[in-house]
Amino acid sequence: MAQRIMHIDLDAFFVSVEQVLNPELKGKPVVVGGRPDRRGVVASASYEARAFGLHAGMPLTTACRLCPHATFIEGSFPKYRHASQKFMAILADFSPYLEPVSLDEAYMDATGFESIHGSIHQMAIAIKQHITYKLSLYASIGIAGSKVVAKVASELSKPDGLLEVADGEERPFLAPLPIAKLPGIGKKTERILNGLGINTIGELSSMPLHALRSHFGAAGELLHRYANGIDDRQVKLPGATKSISRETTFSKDTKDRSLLKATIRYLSERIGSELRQRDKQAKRITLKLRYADFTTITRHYTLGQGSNTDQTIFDTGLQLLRKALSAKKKPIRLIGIGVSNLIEPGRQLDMLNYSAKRLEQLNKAIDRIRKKYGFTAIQTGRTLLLKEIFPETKGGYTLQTPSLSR
Ligand code: DCP
Ligand code: CA
Repeated sequence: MAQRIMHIDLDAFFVSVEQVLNPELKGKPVVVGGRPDRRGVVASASYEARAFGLHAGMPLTTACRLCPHATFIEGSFPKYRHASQKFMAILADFSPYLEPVSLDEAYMDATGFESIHGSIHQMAIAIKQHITYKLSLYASIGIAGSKVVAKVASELSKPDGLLEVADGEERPFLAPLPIAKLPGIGKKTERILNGLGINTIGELSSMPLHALRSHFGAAGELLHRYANGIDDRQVKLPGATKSISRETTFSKDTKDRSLLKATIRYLSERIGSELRQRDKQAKRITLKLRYADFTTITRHYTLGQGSNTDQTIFDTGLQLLRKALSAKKKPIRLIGIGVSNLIEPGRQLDMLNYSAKRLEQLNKAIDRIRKKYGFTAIQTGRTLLLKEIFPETKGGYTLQTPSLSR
């Protein structure tokens, strides 16, 4: 089956996020980058501002001269990061074969997904609709047999576009386009090629390889391949997680067993939920304790089989705690639970075991409710104790130290 790659890119990303947060800016020339009287360049310009010739990288003073009535916004990164996370989460709902490239851009390997959506084209329409419905943002999508062609296609379709290049049509699609549209060709390369009389990607594609090599070295080969629509780069998933851990420091050093147990329960539930979200099981559970005098110990236990249930993580953590407490009686300052030796939840013998299956189903049901109503919407008897200790937010308890994940 021919490979089908999607390149998904949000339109005028920084500006669009600002427009969602302040709808008065919609349909107007808007620039994110800073105040027009300051030094600096345009980071993102609305399509209304682009009509005046504004573009990313242009000095703000020039932008202001060309379009004095534009709204200039300094911008704030956390807002964009937040929007980006939601964008990637929507994409991940469609396919796990996802490679985020920047905040607003990702490749997706959609090979074989036509059976679910009717066609890859239909799948792209559904992705665009979800993004607009859930985030009020617009995405442009290119679909092709390789990354490079998919990227050119999404760029060409902007704004709010969708362009599919049929299998085998890559070369004729690229041929008439100016060379600047090809990823990897910057201003300098463009100038050199123009100087050689090469203006379109088609002309570039028929340039002899040795000539390209002599001008651009190893990069010349890449240009040759890209210009011919050849790109064997696969969609690369971000680095696999090796371990997950959660820890917290108590506001007052403690020896209170119920508090320690309740905290382990909470940390175990957070880890279990993340494991299930990542579709992983853990074989090793680690307990970390830091005593009032700052000495720190870790104790681990290796399970016979992988697990991702809260109960298993908790039970194991608790056993490790009991052992540690019987050896040392000092008050505890910090407690943490970690899991490692992560494995894919293959078909296991244990799944034939009725109670293990029930437990896993229960955990999944809890995850669904928590996703909808927040982590503290469901409490096990033990973690209720934490209600009196930690402030609650929609995301869960606010622990004294952030729950770090590695
Ligand atoms: N960005 C930046 N500086 C640059 C280029 C981009 O800060 N030199 C930021 C602002 C953009 C975001 O990254 O909003 C995404 O970059 P894009 O190149 O995808 O540009 P836009 O999303 O703004 O516009 P387009 O609709 O062309 O994708
Ligand atoms: Ca973009």
